[in-house]
Formats: sequence, C-alpha cells, structure tokens
Amino acid sequence: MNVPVHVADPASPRHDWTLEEVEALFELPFTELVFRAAEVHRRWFDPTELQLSQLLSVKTGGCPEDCGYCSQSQHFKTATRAAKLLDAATVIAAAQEAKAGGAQRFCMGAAWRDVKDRDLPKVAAMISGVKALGLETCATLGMLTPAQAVTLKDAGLDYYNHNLDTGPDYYGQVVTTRTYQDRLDTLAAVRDAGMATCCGGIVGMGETRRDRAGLLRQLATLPSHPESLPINDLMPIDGTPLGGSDPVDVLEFVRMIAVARLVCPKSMVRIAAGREHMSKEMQALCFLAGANSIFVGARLLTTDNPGRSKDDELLADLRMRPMGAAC
Ligand code: SAM
Ligand code: DTB
Ligand code: SF4
Repeated sequence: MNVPVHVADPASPRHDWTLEEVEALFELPFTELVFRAAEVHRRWFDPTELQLSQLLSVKTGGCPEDCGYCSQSQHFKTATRAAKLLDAATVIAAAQEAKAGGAQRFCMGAAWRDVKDRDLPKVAAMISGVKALGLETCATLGMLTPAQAVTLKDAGLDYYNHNLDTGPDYYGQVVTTRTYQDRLDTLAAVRDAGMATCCGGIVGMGETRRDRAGLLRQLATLPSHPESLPINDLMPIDGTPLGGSDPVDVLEFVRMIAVARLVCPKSMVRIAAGREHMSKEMQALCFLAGANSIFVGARLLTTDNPGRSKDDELLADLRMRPMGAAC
C-alpha cells in the first residue's frame, strides 16, 4: 500500500506535522493504522509494559473556570462538593498507599485556575514528601508563572499536567475563561523550568475528527513532544454543558490513540479518563495501537476508575506488566 505521509524517522521524531498529514493518518484503513502504530510503539518501548499513575484531588471543586466538561467548575450545578486544600500529611499517606498498590507516579490535582503564591509552600511540601517515597511526582494545578514552575521543580516535581483539551478551532466551544495561548504559555514555563510535560486532551465533546487531528498536530509541533500524552474519553457529568454528550465510537477512540503514537512516537500515551466504561477488548486494542500508560486506583479526581482488582485481572489476561517490573 502507498504510504501517504512520512510517519516517523526512528532517529528523530518530527515536529513539522501539517493538519492534512495528521488527518490522513486518521483516514487510513483501521488495520493499517493500528499496524503502523504498533510498529512505531515497539521501536521505542517494550509493548508488554504499562506505566501506572495514580491521581488524588488535593483541592476539590469551586473552580472559577468554565470548562464545559468539568464537575468542579463553580459555573455548573453538579454533585461535586467543594473542599479545602488537603494537608501535606494526608496527601503523603495517600501516595504511600498508591505506591503499595503498584503506582509508579503520583499526580496531585487541584481545581484552580492558577496557583496562588500563598498556597505554594503547602504544595511544595506535598511534592517533596511524595518524592521522598520514591515515586515520580506529577501535579496539575492550573496556570503557572515561570517563577512558580521553578519553585515546583525545586520541590521535586518531575511532571506537570496541563492539557490543551481539544484542537484550537473547537477550544472556544468548550472553555471561555482561559485561552489556548494561556495553556501554551504554561507549558512553556514548565519546559523552561526543566520539568517534563504531561499534555493531551479529551475526545467525546462533540468535536469533529478534524478537531481531534488539530489537537494531535498541536502536540506534535510543540518545541518538545509531551513526555506523557493523556487521551481522556469524556466522563459525562450531570449538570455540565457536556453532560449529555454521545459516547465516541470505540474504533474512533482507538484511532486517536494510534495517531497519537505515530505523531509523538516517544511519548507515554495514556488511556486517561473513561476506562471505567471501556471493555477489556477496547483497552487491549488501545494497547495494540500504542497506548502504554493508565491511571490506576478506584478514583480519578471526582469520578470512578476501574480499581486494583479489575486492573490486576486486565494485566494478567493480557500478560502485560507494570513498566520496569521483573518479567
Ligand atoms: N484545574 C487544572 C486544569 O484544568 O489544568 C487541573 C485539573 S483538570 C480536572 C485536568 C484535566 O482533566 C482537564 O484539562 C481535562 O482534560 C481532564 N478532565 C476534567 N474533567 C474531565 C471529564 N469529565 N472527562 C474527561 N476528562 C476530564
Ligand atoms: C488527565 O489528562 N486526566 C486526569 C489528569 N490528567 C489530571 C483527570 C481526569 C479527570 C476525570 C474527571 C474527574 O475525575 O473529575
Ligand atoms: Fe477548573 Fe481544571 Fe475543572 Fe477547568 S478543568 S473547571 S480549570 S478544575
């Protein structure tokens, strides 16, 4: 079969993707797309290994932003109750449990538009405490200034999660209180401080395939590809503008994973939110298409996740193992 686009030079992943090229990948016959993604996957990774992260909401609800998918926005009437920033000791105890459950990375999430300097010492104490347990650290706290990014890095933060959420043309339909450029600026601050970026988006918000391609093109043309690339399947939340969204077709979700793998070959591509609704077979297809990371634990931030026994069973059935674990 003709190769319509130049996919990946193993020596140097591309940063010059056009939207048309990314769209052409989505249009490939499914079997061809998944085969190519699987090939690229095993060039960079052991395809039997999965990176395991665990989330904790360290500050829940009451967020001033209007992200149309989110249970924590104060613009919408949802079942999520606002709570104060947790103590460092509580967070560190949760991280210890996550580690005992097999997590390799612990991600602390806050329902903030941006970080207030007054909260930084408490957040820095959480990060250094989690790091001291021997876990990789990740935080997702909203927008950061360059100086705040340096403070978090100095506290021991390895990764900062800040998603672009969707393609630039659809973004304004989902969020109005923060611009796409604001998000790109925070990602630049994170990179400049020397931290790894975790950046991806959501499918199932009513966007078109072109918007999905637009998101992946944006990620693949960043100065450096995100080290972690989460693809969230929308968890529809009652009370939010997107609460009644139709689920995305399974094969379209798998295509999203495969194209992410092709355009960002060295990134950890994560099936992030939405596994609670995914069959074992759907997840297996995603792993075949190049996904190599998941969130473990029974909760994400405010919604459910499969939990340990189901995931132990999934890994056992697929004969897959946590990244770095002995064979
Ligand atoms: N407030 C911070 C921010 O927005 O950057 C951090 C937390 S926020 C919940 C992190 C990301 O989770 C969002 O950017 C979005 O991509 C994802 N997310 C939030 N709610 C979701 C939902 N209902 N379904 C799928 N993904 C969701
Ligand atoms: C990401 O891309 N997804 C995670 C994490 N990064 C912060 C959050 C998913 C949240 C799902 C909805 C909830 O639990 O509130
Ligand atoms: Fe706030 Fe983050 Fe939710 Fe947006 S996604 S409303 S910024 S918690």
